[in-house]
Amino acid sequence: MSRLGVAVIGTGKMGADHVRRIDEVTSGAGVTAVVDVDAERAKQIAARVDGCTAYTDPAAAMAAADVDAVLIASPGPAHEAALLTALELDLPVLCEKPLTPDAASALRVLEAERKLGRRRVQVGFMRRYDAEYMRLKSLLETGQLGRPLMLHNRHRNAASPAFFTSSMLISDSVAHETDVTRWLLGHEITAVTVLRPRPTASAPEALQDPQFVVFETDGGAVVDVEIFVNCGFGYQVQAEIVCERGTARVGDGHAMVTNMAGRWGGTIAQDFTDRFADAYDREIQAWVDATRRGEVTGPSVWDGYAAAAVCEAGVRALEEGGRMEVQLVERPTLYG
Ligand code: NAD
Ligand code: ISE
Repeated sequence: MSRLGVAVIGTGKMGADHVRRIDEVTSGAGVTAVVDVDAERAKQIAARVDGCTAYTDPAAAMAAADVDAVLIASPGPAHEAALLTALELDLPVLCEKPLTPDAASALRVLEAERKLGRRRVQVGFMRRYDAEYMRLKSLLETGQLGRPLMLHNRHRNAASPAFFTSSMLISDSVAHETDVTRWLLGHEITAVTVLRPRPTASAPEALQDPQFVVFETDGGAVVDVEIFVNCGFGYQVQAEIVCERGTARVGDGHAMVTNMAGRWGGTIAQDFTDRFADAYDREIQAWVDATRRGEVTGPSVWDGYAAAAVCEAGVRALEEGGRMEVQLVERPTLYG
């Protein structure tokens, strides 16, 4: 395939950033269509790119002759419909996380891809493309540190959007740590417990922020996640793995340290588009390259389903208290 014509569905914060990325950074692809239920927004974004048509209906864009592949960046509840249409048309897809908001809808997508008989969908768990996380994964694979025993994660956002609910701290934010845990350790998560520290006064009323989430895995590891989405000072994502013969840690953000006027320090990213800019660039380029070779290489629908099932158990643990077990269906052979 010469140049991949991509339809970007949803042109909000992530979608608009991906349109710019594909137009200016990615090689081998161009944005030929953008879709948004907000027609004005779609028109504005389309006007920034030569040869790009604005749509309000995802199915109409996906049926267009100049569309070879789809990038879904609409809100999670809209993903299932777009994914099922793309699979019906046998189009390659990169779907922003979460694959879908719950396990039942993720299973419907999995079933549609299984029926098609080949993998077509990559899920946007972009931390797998972050240089520091990639280095951590490579180190673990050498076996030098021995078996992983514990993983500590810190996930902090400066402020949460107005629509954020307590369950979204799990389903929208901790979704990333479910994938990081499964990918780094190669284990499935079997149980989730959520502890509720006293909420920060900076959070909107009734928002349970922060939360302290504990995963148990089928490899016997214990994993904790501090999720704090109104920390005020910036965007921080850190991980420390504790193994039998040592530990390794990423995300300290010490790329540059300054010394001035009797103080030392650096800067903290303010949001994900800054902290993970390189990871998104690498993720989209890898997706385009694999798609042009007729392959799917990134996180799969199985990974998206497993994350949805863990998050669902996590939301139950938050709402009902106690330890919730994660139930997964048998892994289809399509997913190795
Ligand atoms: P956003 O609210 O800024 O944008 C969503 C856009 O989709 C809006 O313009 C809205 O009008 C449009 N939309 C709504 N329903 C639609 C539909 N059915 N069809 C087409 N367009 C529709 O949201 P966002 O922050 O850009 O998030 C979008 C997706 O990206 C979500 O799945 C979110 O979880 C994910 N996300 C991922 C990361 C990451 O780090 N990988 C970061 C932020 C958001
Ligand atoms: C957002 O949707 C993301 O995916 C970000 O990476 C995460 O840090 C944030 O908490 C989510 O809301």
